[in-house]
Amino acid sequence: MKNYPAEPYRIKVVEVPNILTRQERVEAMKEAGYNTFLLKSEDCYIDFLTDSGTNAMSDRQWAGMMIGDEAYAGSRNWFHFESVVKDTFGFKHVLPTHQGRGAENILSTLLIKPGDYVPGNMYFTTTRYHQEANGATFKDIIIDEAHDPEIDLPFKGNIDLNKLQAVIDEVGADKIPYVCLAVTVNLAGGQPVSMANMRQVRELCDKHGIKVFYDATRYAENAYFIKTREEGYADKTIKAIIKEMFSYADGATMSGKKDGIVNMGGFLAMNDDDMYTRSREMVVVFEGMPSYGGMSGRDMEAFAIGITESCRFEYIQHRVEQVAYLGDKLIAAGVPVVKPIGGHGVFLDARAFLPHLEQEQLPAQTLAAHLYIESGVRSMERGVVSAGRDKITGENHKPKLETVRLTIPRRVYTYAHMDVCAEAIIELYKNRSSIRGLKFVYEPPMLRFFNAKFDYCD
Ligand code: PLI
Repeated sequence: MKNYPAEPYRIKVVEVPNILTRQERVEAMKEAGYNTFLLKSEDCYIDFLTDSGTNAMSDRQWAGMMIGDEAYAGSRNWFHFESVVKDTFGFKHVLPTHQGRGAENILSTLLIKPGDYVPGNMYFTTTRYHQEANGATFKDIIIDEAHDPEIDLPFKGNIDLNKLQAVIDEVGADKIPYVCLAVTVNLAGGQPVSMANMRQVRELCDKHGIKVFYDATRYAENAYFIKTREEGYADKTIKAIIKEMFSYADGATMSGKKDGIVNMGGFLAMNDDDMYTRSREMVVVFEGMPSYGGMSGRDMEAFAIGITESCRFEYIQHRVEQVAYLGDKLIAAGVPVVKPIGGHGVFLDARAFLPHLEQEQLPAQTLAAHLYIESGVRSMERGVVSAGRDKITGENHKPKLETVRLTIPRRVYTYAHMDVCAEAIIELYKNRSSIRGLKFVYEPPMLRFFNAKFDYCD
């Protein structure tokens, strides 16, 4: 059997959740409109809704919180944070934002004109929202294999260069304000992008004068995959790999709530001086002074320390392998999951899990609701509900990947929790044929998955 590294930390504070009975969970799920976003956190014994902002901070990060300098301008924590971001990612300019979508808002507003196109390696909900809100059309240029849960490739998040070239030929480079390259690709299952692919994307974009902005959100997980899977990187440090990855970008948006190992925060980074000046102007309007941008001084201190900790090999090795442990157990039991197992979570293939449901009967939403009822494990739908509707036709986007995401918070759970979760899913899989599909009873117009309510189909 494969060796999984033991937890490289000692636990000195614990949080005690409620452990509800099955009947109490049936009632809680009904009250939440069969939407796991609307459950109370304390009613979730194991909360795998997201890895976003759910991280456990280290003693050093908590100590850093105590030296928060909450000045309105020029906080010393800002200077620490700025220097760590520049040192780690290599960009010339950094601006703080309250979280990732704050950075996405500024980037999209500044660079996109109505009628533009933004190619990217699969969409992410908030990222595409900001692109579309500014008048752009998103073009998916991830390799085809990323849409097939069964295909096992080391770098399933890669951009298909032929698809990128085809978009350039079709719409013209002047209609492409930037290419958005995400490391790793969340909705593909946390799949990484290879260094070779990043280099090639840079070269192709340089030929056409197109900028490349990364979604840096899960940079450390991507770097770990490069170190362990790509030839020539086994002996490089995680930090050196991160530096090289971002050397092929013009800038990046970042949600600190993931690989920054904090509960809140983000940044926008770039090399261009003029763009920096204009971004600073927008930060003041939407986020706060350019020396805090929606974060408190203590948040920035914890974030700076979190970035440093994220580059330690023992940390990132355990983080990624703990996720793999859960996935490997499910694969061994024949449960359909997206392969290979990605960096931040295990994605159940809901269509293969519930083959008797049509996509319109919301298989992933249904499976997430039932997993909670049977086990108290909270997960998230990442399928037709998350994909939303086409802004022109009003039809549901029907993504090929209809998944339930079990997203593992960093440094929060142990291998025993993974066992509990795996056993519950294996049991549910045995009884899958009795599960009925869901339909919308309330559908919000934007980012509907957060607040929608559902009930069983007739
Ligand atoms: O939640 P924010 O605003 O800090 O970050 C938005 C965001 C941007 N890019 C990517 C790849 C994300 O995964 C992301 C947020 N993800 C969430 C909330 C998640 O549950 O995956």
